[in-house]
Amino acid sequence: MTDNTNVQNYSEEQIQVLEGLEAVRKRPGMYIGSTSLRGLHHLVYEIVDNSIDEALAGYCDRVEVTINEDSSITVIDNGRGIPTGIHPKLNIPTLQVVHTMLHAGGKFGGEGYKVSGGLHGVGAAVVNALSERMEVEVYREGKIWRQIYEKGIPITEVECLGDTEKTGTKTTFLADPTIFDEIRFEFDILLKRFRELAFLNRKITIVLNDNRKDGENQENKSVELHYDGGIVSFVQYINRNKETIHPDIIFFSGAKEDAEIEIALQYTDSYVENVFSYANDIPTTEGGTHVTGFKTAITKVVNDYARKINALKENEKNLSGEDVREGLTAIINVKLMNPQFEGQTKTKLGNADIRSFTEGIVTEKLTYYLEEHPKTGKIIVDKALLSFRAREAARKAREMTKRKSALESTSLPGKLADCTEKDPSKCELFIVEGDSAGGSAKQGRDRRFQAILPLWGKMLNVEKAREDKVYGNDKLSPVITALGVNIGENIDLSKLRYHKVIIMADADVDGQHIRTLLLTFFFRYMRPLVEQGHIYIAQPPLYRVKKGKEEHYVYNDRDLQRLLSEKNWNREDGNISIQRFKGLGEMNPDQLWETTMNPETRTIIQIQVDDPVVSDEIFTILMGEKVEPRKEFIQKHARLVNNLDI
Ligand code: 28F
Repeated sequence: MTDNTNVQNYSEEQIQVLEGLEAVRKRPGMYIGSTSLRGLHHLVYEIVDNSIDEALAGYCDRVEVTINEDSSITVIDNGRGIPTGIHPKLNIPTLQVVHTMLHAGGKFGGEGYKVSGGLHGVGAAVVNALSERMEVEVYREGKIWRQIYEKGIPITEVECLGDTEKTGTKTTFLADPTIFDEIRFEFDILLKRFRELAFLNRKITIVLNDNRKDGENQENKSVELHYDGGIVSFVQYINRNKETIHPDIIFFSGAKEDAEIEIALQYTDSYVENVFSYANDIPTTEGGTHVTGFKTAITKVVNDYARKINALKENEKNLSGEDVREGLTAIINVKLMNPQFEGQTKTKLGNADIRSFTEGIVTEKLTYYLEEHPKTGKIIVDKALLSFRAREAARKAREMTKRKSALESTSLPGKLADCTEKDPSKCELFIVEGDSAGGSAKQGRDRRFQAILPLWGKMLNVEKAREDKVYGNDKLSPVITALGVNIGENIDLSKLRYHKVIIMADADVDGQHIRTLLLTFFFRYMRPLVEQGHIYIAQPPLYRVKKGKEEHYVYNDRDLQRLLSEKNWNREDGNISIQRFKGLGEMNPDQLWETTMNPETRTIIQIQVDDPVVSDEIFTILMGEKVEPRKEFIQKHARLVNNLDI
């Protein structure tokens, strides 16, 4: 080569490449969010995203993902294959450019692009930089090409390996164990995301294989995901364990120059609303302009229709948005150029034009749909009217409670044994079922910072009841007053009286039941409390094992077996005593303090709401009336249920 400028450019590029790689390896979190299990899985999504992009461009309809035996991942698509020729500006093969150049910045903060979706074409290079080894094969123009990298640095040229008739790209990478907390992928985490992608992109087939053989896994697993119905199938999937109130899933779509949208919806007999939204395949958990446009339109259209069919009289007030969305399951799927992601977790769509775009389409098409399907129209209006009346009743109940508490000298529930500390961040509230357990807890606690609220009366299944019933329920209303934050739309976290709210129930079936009911209540009516990590579950021991002076508390049967075999102790041995606690009330206050309440020695489980679709599913199944799915779920997810301890 005689061209000096080119030689010089090349070395400058080389330096930039190395600096880029170093930046990614130094601050992986900036690029993939974290180096935890979540970040690890993000690597797969980045590679699969490139295949999906190729599919959205119309050149690919199949993506196959395999978890290999060594925990590496292989992704294959049948697209055009990444171009392998020399890049005209950079003078190296485009394939190498794609896998080594980090021109754009990180996406999770820092400089550069602050967007949630897509790494602006540097996804493959970021994954490469964070991989011990990566191998990319391209099938294109009759040839097989390959390049291999280590920690992002090419260790081979782009080589031609022979001939082929197919086209596409195959990427295999082994995540760098010096960067990630662990490099073991979870089949179910990947499956969940790929199912979502398959629903959102109906033309694509995604296959997930697991070729690992270890532990519980002794056979290869393979799942093929393809949904001709797209988001209609998604709604059907979410509602599969719910009672729907009209047969057809309503679907509409629309497009303009730089955006397209599709919406699917169906009502169920439930009292909760499940509107899940996406922008460019990214879940917009904080909502945004597409969601606002949708909500405005559906509220207006249902009100207009209700008046038109005379279900709402002239002198009556409009149905509220909440009324119209009660029991609604909906998916909003928007694809647009230059998405702006805002909000605390960058999951709120900000593009202003999308609001009127969505509102216009929903207004036009839903109006038309209701005209064409008067039966369904009537069902939806009736459902909203029921909600409307219940909300009126709730408002009155709320006013009653306010008035009542204004009259009483103290508004705190009589059963509450409060703590002396007044700083909420230091305070804990134990919610305990029944009198005897409440008694032990009151005696065993550290009264300086631990408060006890024993629960009484009949519990309400909140999944099956509306807000007015919740206020009026003799079991839940003390919880509401003790916490001080109110519920539903009126929630105010700044009034929270205890930063740790710990549900303490027996380890038996009844305890499990009360735990599930309370969790459902928190999840549905005090969601921010769960989201902010204020809700915990206490773990009381199931057994006390004693031999001589040696004493152990054991929390489940598995650990009991373990302890006995570790110590070489025999159950039949009369020296040994195994006490099984049937309930919290059986423990004396000292035991309860030591095993379950003392912050130094106890284990408490923090409840998290990671994924709204999954959480909804868990609560629907666990609380719903359909028995079969509940059994199935518990069998399949025994571990998860254990972890959640519901
Ligand atoms: C297993 C992961 O990464 N698939 C991909 C393509 C196809 C093209 C492309 C990708 C060209 C200049 C960047 C082909 N032919 N699967 C994948 N398939 N990237 S990634 O182009 C990349 C751009 O800079 C492709 C014509 N145009 C594009």
